[in-house]
Amino acid sequence: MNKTKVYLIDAYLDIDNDEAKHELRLNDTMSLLRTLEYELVEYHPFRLSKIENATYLNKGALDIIKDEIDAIGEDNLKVILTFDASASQIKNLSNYLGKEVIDRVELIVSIFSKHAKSKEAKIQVELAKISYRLSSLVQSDLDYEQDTSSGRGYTATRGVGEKQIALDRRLLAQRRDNLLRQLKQIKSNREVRRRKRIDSIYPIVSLVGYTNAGKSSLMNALLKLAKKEKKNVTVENKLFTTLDTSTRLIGIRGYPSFILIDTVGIVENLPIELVKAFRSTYEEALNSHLLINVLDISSSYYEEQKRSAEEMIKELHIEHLPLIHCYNKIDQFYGSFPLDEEENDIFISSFNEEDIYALLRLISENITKDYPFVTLKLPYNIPYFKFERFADVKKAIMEEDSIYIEAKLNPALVHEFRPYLLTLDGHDIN
Ligand SMILES: Nc1nc2c(ncn2[C@@H]2O[C@H](COP(=O)(O)OP(=O)(O)OP(=O)(O)O)[C@@H](O)[C@H]2O)c(=O)[nH]1
Ligand SMILES: [Mg+2]
Repeated sequence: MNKTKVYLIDAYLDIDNDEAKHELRLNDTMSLLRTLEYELVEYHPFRLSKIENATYLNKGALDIIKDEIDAIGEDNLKVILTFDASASQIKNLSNYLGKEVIDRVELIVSIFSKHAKSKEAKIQVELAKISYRLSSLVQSDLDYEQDTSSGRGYTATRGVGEKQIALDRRLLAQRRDNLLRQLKQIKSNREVRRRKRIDSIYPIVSLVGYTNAGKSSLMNALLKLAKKEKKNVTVENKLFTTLDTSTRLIGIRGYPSFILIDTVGIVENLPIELVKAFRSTYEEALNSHLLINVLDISSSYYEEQKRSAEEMIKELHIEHLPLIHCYNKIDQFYGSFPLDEEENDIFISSFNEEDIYALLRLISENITKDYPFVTLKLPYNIPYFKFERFADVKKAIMEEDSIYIEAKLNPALVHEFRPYLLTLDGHDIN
């Protein structure tokens, strides 16, 4: 298969002075290209002192690029930008260089389109594209006005151009409203399912974080311990593999059961139109009792990635929820130990069963933190697993006619086990 060949322009502002962020973005763009299986032919970084209104880069830089592109001599070469340029800048760049120019947002949207499987994901991707096109139409409208008000572009075609933009905008807005209606329908169906789950009293735990950090791998590792491998989700070394949230009940002997949600990953500075389009995907996670921010510690940029994930958590207004920082891929970490470890930090490899048990322990402690502490004698005719599923058992001793248990118990179950309780939060019962 002939791979699409690309030329990469990496431009960054002198005054930005955030080297780590710039590198992360470059690294992300490279991963986006890999995910799309594009072949990088040449890469050129430019440090800019200012942004040119019309073309982002100045003429000197453009001429260098043009020469390099000519030297490559590839008809179907695409030019990729690591930075976010406006629609008119992209158009002008494309005209000047005589090549198709693609920015980061468009790369991300292409991957979304490729990976979207469910009806909901497909609608969300289309919505993202339309919202993005609409915002760039507004921009080109503004550019148009600027052009004409300066007296330059005032010709007989003005009316036609304006009409076309207005028509485009109306058609796009209609399509967007239609998609939003469809999404609402899907959402209300999901709401019914969600209600059922909430009524089912299991705590809800969500895996969030940077794309490719290993969220889906962790979900599969927990499913393996729960002996439910048939319910595995897709894992790939690509960006945005997961575009639909998956929800699974995780029940593992010796630990309280919980509902686990795998979510769509993020990248640094994901454009707001894309975040909004995928907002409903995160809605499930909004009702969580616990968040797990999965981080790829083998990446040189994990600190920036952590910050990006935290920004997203804030944007979704869920920063008040208990949070575990799960530093994954420790098997690929070559930095120095010991690492600074804070409460609720855990360093693991998804491939190591012992580590998954350690994570499971931390999850259990978090979800049962506010549960009442009980002691009880559970008769042998009451199945122990029924109790265990809703509790974090600290001690269990087999006695002649019952099991003596010390545990943290889901408050919703206290009533059911009341006949067997000895103490509840230190107070004698019966
Ligand atoms: N070395 C190593 N690789 C891992 C580990 N966990 C996951 N991976 C790899 O990381 C890649 C991404 O894993 P996924 O589970 O798909 O990541 P994700 O966070 O779900 O990614 P998206 O769905 O794209 O947001 C895969 O190639 C995994 O095999 C780990 O602990 N160590
Ligand atoms: Mg995934």
